[in-house]
Amino acid sequence: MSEGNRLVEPLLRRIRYSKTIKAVQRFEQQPPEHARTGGQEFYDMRSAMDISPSTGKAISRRALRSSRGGIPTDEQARTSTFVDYSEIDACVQGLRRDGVYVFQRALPSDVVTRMRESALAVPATARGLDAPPAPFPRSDPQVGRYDISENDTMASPEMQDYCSDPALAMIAARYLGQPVIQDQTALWWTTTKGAEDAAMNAWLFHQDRDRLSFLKFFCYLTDVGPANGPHTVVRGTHERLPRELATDGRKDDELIRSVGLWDRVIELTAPAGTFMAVDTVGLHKGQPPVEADRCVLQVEFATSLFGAPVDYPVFTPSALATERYRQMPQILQRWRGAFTEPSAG
Ligand SMILES: O=C(O)CCC(=O)C(=O)O
Repeated sequence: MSEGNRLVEPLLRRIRYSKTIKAVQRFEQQPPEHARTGGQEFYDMRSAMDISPSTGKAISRRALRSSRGGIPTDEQARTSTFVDYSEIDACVQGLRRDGVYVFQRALPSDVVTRMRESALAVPATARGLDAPPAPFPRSDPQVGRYDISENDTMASPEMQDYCSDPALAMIAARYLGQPVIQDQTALWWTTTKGAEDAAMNAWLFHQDRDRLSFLKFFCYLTDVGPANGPHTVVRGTHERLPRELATDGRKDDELIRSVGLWDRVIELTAPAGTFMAVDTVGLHKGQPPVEADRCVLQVEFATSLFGAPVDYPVFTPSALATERYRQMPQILQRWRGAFTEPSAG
């Protein structure tokens, strides 16, 4: 960066900070079905988030006076199938301290097996390859990452149940300090191929900036040892980042070492069914698997749908997902298409 830019850039980020607050307020005033974030607004948001890792959360708190999201009641959170209610506080504290928390209890193995079978059966898109979606070619993968669309992810009733879990929503709302909306789910395989595509496959450290204030939950659907490309985080960077790292984009291990953060790097190895909460505004990455593949299911909760484009998945809802939608329509508002009868003709 030139000397001129070095002086001007912090000022521009402040301007983009103020512009983003106004853009979020405009977004929230539009009917949800018409609300869109434009390219310039998205750029302004991401640039303002260079100020510090907490900038997005600060904008969210300032801009959102009344929220379109929700907070599950205690009673709802206690019905969680996966999370022990008594662990919620520990999770929120762990997140505040480290930016990451691994839950004590894993998902039941029969549930994980059915989820994994679904992730093998539905179409997956080979990242970087111009090929139509097809079931993940497990015995002969061609690229390093295969992504499954939300509609196909939600083909699994177990994944619907996990992604609508009220305890996960409650943790997100408590941690972010605002009502939340389930804004994204993702399901993908990483393989031993494609080490040269590290940036494209999210195998270099980065911060997520698709929304202002959000929390992700990752669940391993395969056993993940050091050779299966574990999810990896730099503890504490959800709160503070050295100035050299406070820019959008990918960062290699050398850079993390050079700023003295290597002793904070945590490789999250764990058996299938383990799930964890991660504030991915902190530095994180996957690692390229070196021995065998890895499958991850992810659900995200955000305080607003401002930011990246929003998907509205359509699927056949499970009995539990139907009940959750009835109880938490604001949190699960993106699912409305799954509960609306298609119009005749
Ligand atoms: O695969 C992983 O563990 C991390 C993926 C990631 O950070 C991303 O998709 O942005």
